[in-house]
Amino acid sequence: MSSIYNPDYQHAYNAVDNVTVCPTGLSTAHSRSEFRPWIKIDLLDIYDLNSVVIYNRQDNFGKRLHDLQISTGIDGTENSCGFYEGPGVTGERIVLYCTSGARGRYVLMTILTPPEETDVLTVCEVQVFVNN
Ligand SMILES: [Ca+2]
Repeated sequence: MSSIYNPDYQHAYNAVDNVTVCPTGLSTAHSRSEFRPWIKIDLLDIYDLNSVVIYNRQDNFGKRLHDLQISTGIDGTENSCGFYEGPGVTGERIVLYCTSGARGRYVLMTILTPPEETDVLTVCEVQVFVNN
């Protein structure tokens, strides 16, 4: 993850701890406000991605999730999965089906912040589904 807003709680692993309920922002993976914040998930092997499911935070600020580029590959950037324009809704479960050719080990999710602006990347949980 590009940064952690509250290092006591909001680590990237909150996005992959199998807990899809986040009563407060403390149980989310939560970046600081920055240019193009990102989170990268290691699948530990190479897969053909079918879809990515994102659990947005459930207390507030769901709209912060927007213009999310999802890519994959050996380093996470070679192949596109898709794009979530948003803006997200608090409590939303977002399902993104990947375009074909989304093959890789790492799944990189980046908010494409416009120049001279900043964004906060917060997710409660990210699930990656693969083919086969
Ligand atoms: Ca979680």
